[in-house]
Amino acid sequence: MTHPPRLNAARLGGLPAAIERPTYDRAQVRCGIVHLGIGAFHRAHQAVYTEDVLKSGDLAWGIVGASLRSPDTRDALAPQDSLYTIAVRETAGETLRVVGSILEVVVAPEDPEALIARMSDPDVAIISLTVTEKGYCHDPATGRLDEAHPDVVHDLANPHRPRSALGFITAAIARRQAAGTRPFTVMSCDNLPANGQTLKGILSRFADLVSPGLGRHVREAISCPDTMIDRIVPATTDADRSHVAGVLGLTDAWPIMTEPFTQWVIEDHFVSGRPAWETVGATLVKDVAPYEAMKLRLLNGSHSALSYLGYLAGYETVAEAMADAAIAAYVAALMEDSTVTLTLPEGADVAGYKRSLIERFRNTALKHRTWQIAMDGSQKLPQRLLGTIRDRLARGLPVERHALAVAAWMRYVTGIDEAGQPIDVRDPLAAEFRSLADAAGQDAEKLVAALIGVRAVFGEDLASNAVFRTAVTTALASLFDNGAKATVATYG
Ligand code: CS2
Repeated sequence: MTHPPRLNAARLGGLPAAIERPTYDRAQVRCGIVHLGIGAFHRAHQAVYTEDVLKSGDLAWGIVGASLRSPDTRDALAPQDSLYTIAVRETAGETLRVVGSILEVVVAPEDPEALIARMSDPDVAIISLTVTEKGYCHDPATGRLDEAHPDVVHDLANPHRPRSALGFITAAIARRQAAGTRPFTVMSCDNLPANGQTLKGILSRFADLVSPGLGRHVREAISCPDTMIDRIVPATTDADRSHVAGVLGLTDAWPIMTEPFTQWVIEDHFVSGRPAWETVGATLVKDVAPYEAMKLRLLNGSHSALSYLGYLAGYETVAEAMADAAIAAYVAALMEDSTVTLTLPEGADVAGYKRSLIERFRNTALKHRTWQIAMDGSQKLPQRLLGTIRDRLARGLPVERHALAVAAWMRYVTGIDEAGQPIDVRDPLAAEFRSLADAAGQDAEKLVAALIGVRAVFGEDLASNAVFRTAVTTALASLFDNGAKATVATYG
């Protein structure tokens, strides 16, 4: 098969007329943001808002992206002048757009010093992050720095050759402080509860361990705004690549697939300025917490439930799982159960929000794999499901539906599916879960007792809560005996 020529700056003019593209002079754009964790999610979300700011004429906010591990994104984007396509897909059709806000991608492990130098540039006012939950080197149950984390230990011993986001940020803060450069804002765009505050706590503690003076400087000079970010971004497949090449007439080695919906709520606390994201659709507020809880508990809570139950029931994508009437009824009921625990944002139409979520999950044009969402459950469960369970328990409300989602996760991390086939469980604690599961066999009571004892996930309180334990055990026994499809039908 012959591929069309590569997408690049010189070829932008030859794109089909309908395809939106950068209209500003990219050579004039300065780097105001260094983004750590330059994956698909950033490219479908923050980079697009920032692209719109550049289009409006403020050229101070180009992005330099950094990969903390693999060179894949840099290798894909470098030959195409860091341009890439987003394909916005809905059941009714698709819109393509070429984005230019990313100026360059650097690969941190190849040259850690080069990244620290970039982050220390006086033009840089914001360090943003999408490093996924596990990238914070924290204890998900408490939100505190995990001081025994191998990356933390490594970075404290090698401050000039860090591996983790925390290590890079701290090195750049120290260097800027020493040089008298203005401080920057560190903006988490990950799905953590109170992501900014949590990051600030983790970062200050990390800096304390470098030196008490640096810890104080982080507390006093660095701002870490909370953000709520929302856009569904399934992993790109080779079929997506071929399709996009067909429409563009050019090869894009890494186009991004996403949905029409996008939302960004940001706490307006930036110590050295920010792009006018509010002029391009973002909402700047004082308090992100109500938005974030609504999104994490309704969208992500349902997503995790759908991923484990859907995978076990044999569904490859979220849309396929949602086409199963019993699963759809269960998800709707689960959302109702979560809603009572929320303090809603002022003026929020929560019923409309839930309807839109159901519609988004049903988007058949997005092939969002249940397996993809199932990843890293140990890092996701606390803020997506367990907080809701705690709140319902505190109010004396039943927790069966949420317990079923937790039980489905337990069934999933055994690593063997309902047909006896292996499951490729991706989780930093996968090996620990697997050995606990092997020891418990298909004994629901034993498996619940073992997994609930993992404090980093369940904390002390849930481990010793009899109501919770019974609800999870009942659900897990049914998953073992009757399978996911039959079980979920009794929880709707
Ligand atoms: C998903 C999220 O993979 C996952 O865990 O639940 O990435 C989800 O698609 C986004 O948070 C939507 O904004």
